[in-house]
Amino acid sequence: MADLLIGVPRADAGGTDSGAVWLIRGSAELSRLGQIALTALPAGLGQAIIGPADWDLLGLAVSQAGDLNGDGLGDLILAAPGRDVAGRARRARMPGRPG
Ligand SMILES: [Ca+2]
Ligand SMILES: [Ca+2]
Repeated sequence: MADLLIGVPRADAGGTDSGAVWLIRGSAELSRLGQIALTALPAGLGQAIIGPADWDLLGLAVSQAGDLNGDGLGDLILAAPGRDVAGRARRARMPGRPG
């Protein structure tokens, strides 16, 4: 079973619309669970990466990135279009939604 990467840009775990990305490890155990809430995922089957601040919108886009640092492990690219990196607070716009 393949692994899954799920972006949830409107998640509020780190603040209003901070966003989150779930990395789910495909496994026979996961297949046996059937329907399950992401927040109830048993330890070891996956993990969440939480946007750190309001309106970061982490997970609006997600992608595999190959092995960027050459350590033999696959890397990920996670978009957070509202993330403030220069001390300026701003609210990102969601595509297709009034902003
Ligand atoms: Ca929200
Ligand atoms: Ca790597």
